[in-house]
This record gives sequence, C-alpha cells and structure tokens, in this order.
Amino acid sequence: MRILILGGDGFCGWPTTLYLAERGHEVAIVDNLARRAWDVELGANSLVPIAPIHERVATWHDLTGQSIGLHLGDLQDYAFVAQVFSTFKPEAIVHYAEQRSAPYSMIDRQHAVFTQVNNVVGTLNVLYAMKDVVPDAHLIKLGTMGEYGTPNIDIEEGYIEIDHNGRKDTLPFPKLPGSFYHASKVHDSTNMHLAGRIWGLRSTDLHQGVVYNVQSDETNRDQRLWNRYDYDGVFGTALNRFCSQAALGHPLTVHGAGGQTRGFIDIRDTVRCIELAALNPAERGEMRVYNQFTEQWSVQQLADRVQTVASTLGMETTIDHVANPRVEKEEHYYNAKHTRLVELGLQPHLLTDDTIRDLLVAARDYRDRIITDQIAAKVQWK
Ligand code: NAD
Ligand code: USQ
Repeated sequence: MRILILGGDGFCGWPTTLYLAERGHEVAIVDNLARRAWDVELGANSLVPIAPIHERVATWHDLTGQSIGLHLGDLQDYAFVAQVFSTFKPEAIVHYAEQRSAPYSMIDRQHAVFTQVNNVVGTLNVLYAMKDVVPDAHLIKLGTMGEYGTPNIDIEEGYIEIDHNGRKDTLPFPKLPGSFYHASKVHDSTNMHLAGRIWGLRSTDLHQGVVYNVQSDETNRDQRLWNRYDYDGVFGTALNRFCSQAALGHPLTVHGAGGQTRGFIDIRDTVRCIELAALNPAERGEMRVYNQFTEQWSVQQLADRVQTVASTLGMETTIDHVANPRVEKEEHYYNAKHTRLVELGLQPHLLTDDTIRDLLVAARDYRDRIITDQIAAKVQWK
C-alpha cells in the first residue's frame, strides 16, 4: 500500500514509518520538523540522542535498501499538501502531524491559538487535499482518549445510542476535553465527520491513550534510528517521565491525589494499530472510531510500579504528591471500551516490569543529557 505518514519524524510517526516500510509498504514522510523546533524554543531535549531526519532515512536505506520518501513542509500550507498528495497519490494517509502537548497548549493565549490553528487548519487542508486529489484514500487520524474526558459513565468507542423523549439515534459520544490541545482534537473529529457526510471521505479516528515505551524492533536496529524519549515537563508523558525521574534520583511527581486514570498503550502496539487500521479501511462516508489503548492505570499506580522496579536496580525513589498544575478530576469513575482493535487482531504488549526496567536503564545510561531545570511541570492551567 502507498502510505503517507504525516508527522513521520515524531515520537509515534518515526517508528510507524519504519514498521510499515519493514512490512513492504511504500511509505513517505511529511513533516515540518516543528517538534525539534519546540525543543529549541523550550530549551528541552530528547533524553536519548536522535539523528537528524535525513540521516534517519539514509540509515534505513543503507540497512535495508528501502527508500523512504521525505517531504519537508507545513500542513498549514495547502499548496504544499496538494502537491505532495498529487505526486505520491497515497492510498492511506496516517496523520500524526499536530502539536500534541496539553501543557504546551496551555502556556498562554499565543500557544493555545497556535495549537488550535496548527491542528485544525492542518487537518482541514488534509481533508480538502483528499477531496480534490485522492477522494478514495483512507485517512487514519490520531485523536486522543482525552477528547472524552472523564465522564461518570462508561466511554464507548466513538458513538453512543441515545434514547431521548421517545426517539433514538446513534451519535458521536459526548466530549469533555481537558486542555486547548485536547479540544483541538474534538474540532478535528467534528470536521472529519462532516467531510464524511458531505464528500463521502473515508476516515478512521484513533482515540489513542497515553503512549509509553520508546523504541520498537526497527528503531532498535541502529543508534541512528533511535526514537525520541521525552521527559520534560511540557512534552514528557506520565510513565516515561516517572522512569527518567527515578533514574535521576528525582522524586516521582504525581499530580495531586494521583487517582487520575487514563488509557495507556505501548509504542509497539501503536504501530501495529496503524497497520490494522490501514488494512481495514472505513467505508466511503464513514468515520470509524477505535479507542486505541490496551490498559487503564491511575498515575499513582504507575508511580508505584516504577518505584518498585527502580528499587530492583538500586534506584531508591520517593513519590511526591505535587500541587496539580492542571484542572482535572483526581478521583473519578473511568471505564472506557477498547475491544475493536483487538477484534481486528491486536495482541497487546501489556505493561511489564521488563519494559519499565528498559526505560529506567535507558534513562540511567543517558542521565547526563537530562536538563534538570526542564523536569518540573510548570505550566499552570489557571
Ligand atoms: P510528536 O510531536 O513527537 O510528533 C508530531 C510530528 O508532527 C512532529 O515531528 C512535528 O514536527 C510534526 N508536525 C506538527 N505540526 C506539523 C505541521 N503543521 N506540518 C507538518 N508537520 C507537523 O507527537 P507524537 O507523540 O508522535 O504524537 C503524534 C500524534 O499522536 C499527535 O497527533 C498526538 O496528538 C497523538 N497522540 C499522541 C500520544 C502520545 O502519548 N504521544 C497519545 C495519544 C495521541
Ligand atoms: N501527570 C502526573 N505527573 C506528571 C505528568 C503527568 O501526575 O509528572 C498526570 C497528569 O496530570 C494527567 C496524566 O498524568 O492526569 C496524564 O498526563 P500526561 O502528560 O502523561 O498526558 P496528557 O497530557 O494527557 O497527554 C498525552 C499526550 C497527548 C495525548 C494524551 C492521551 O501528550 O498527545 O493526546 O496523552 S490522553 O491522556 O488519553 O488524552
């Protein structure tokens, strides 16, 4: 299959590109390298060193003989998007290319506006390019479990049947996003659903949980293929962050009570889910939704597990309940369905002590690269 990976230089996009190339698909990356620029803006870095994109692609070619296409440009530039779609003619488009940090979107008005413009306009341009150039292609778009928020009812996979005043309908599940970033994903979902209804476009909206772990079988083949490991207070996410904190002898920073429960997924399952979505395209006019995570954990449970495994490596850590910089429920009901990808064949990598150990060891090996000033989560929601 000809698959275009928008955001293919990023944390999820790079291992996905290699996974799909390894399986014989013709792949090309679109990226404007904004993620690398945000590190420069914030003064942050990846815990493990990552090669420049040209070196990554050249290394894969040297090792496998396979060419990965590379188109450097911004999804906000419609002429660029239309030109790439016209030359590559993708059958599937995997769309990761957004500003994905909730804290980044909450820094100030400018960052909130940037996040929503970047994400919503980028996705709208993709929808128009599909309509104009490849109307039969399948969009596989990364959404987030955070679109649903934490309602006091079970979360369905995308849609809910509602019986109201004697009439019934199946409608998009209600959304309660918790940041301007998460809200941008809700806006994208609305636009994708509309594009299906009016133009008959096919899309799959993957409501992904928090991704943990870093390397995949393919990125592990050569240091120049390594994936990024975010640990900082803006882009670092719960489990990976806790492992880097433990390796540094820094307390694990549980926000508030720690009962915040989220869906989690190993990066090795992220890439497989994308392949499953590509192999099972939505019908014309359909926006299919899968909840893309494999297990639910509270942040307290994750911190406890990291602390236990860290102690087996001689890393003595404490858990700090820091004042929560976010506005979110710290104790709540959470039960989200996630069966559809398993029905398609996903065999989850559930969180093991070995995975936590690998993350701890990687962080310990590269602890000299950690910029300690970047560890604390300083962005306040209020
Ligand atoms: P990332 O920031 O590492 O990668 C995103 C990539 O998109 C970057 O390489 C960036 O340069 C590129 N990009 C951003 N805006 C662009 C634009 N306008 N034009 C071209 N390229 C652009 O993020 P990630 O962690 O790989 O996340 C990928 C997607 O998955 C995001 O949409 C995110 O919302 C979603 N997601 C991520 C997680 C997670 O835990 N990482 C969880 C759920 C959903
Ligand atoms: N948290 C802590 N301590 C920390 C960091 C985070 O307690 O040091 C808590 C947060 O307060 C939150 C939870 O952990 O309750 C998750 O935070 P996170 O930073 O790990 O993840 P989040 O901001 O939700 O965003 C990440 C990705 C985003 C994706 C989302 C999936 O950055 O792109 O959309 O996970 S989900 O959470 O399902 O919405």
